[in-house]
Amino acid sequence: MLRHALRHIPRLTTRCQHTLPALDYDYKALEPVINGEIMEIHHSKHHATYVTNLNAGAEALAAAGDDVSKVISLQQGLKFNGGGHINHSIFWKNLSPNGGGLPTGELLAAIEAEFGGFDAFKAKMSGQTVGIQGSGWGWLGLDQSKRLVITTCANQDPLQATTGLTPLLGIDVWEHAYYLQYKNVRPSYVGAIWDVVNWEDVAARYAAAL
Ligand code: MN3
Repeated sequence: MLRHALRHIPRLTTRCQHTLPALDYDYKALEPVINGEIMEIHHSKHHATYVTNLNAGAEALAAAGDDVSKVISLQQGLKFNGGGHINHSIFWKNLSPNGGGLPTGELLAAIEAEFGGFDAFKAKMSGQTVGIQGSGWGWLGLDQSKRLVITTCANQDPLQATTGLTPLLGIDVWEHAYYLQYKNVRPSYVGAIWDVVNWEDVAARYAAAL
């Protein structure tokens, strides 16, 4: 009897419920650095699509069971859409209408020690980020020995999963992040974005990763 009943309990599957996080500010709040139209499309269309496709991919993975070929076929999509979700969830928090200026405290001290000054850090990260071939992200991350590292990732490759670095500050240089406003002039977008960097958020990520 018991065995019969158990057979009719639906198999528990992992319900994947990744959701689009709300922004802490209005779409127009980062103007004039990033205009409201870009922010609205970037968040409500691009990021939302990564979330939708991540959920579909994760459900397909849960359903794939021991079909290794199927599992493997899902990996690229999971990396891309999962990476897009992870990266943008960090990016929105990394920005603030009250951002800009300089970090303070331990983070500023670490930046100065590692890069020889805040301006030198900014120039180095801007340069590497502007220089990304095609679509990708510039990152300030923390390595295993707790040193700050500037690097870049292609496409939506998520920093932690693909490099082991803990992400602190990311700059999205996909054309969808700036083209409506800055057209082809990526250096102007990267140069301007420092005025809305939320150093409190970056410092909190740094403190949590130490
Ligand atoms: Mn983007």
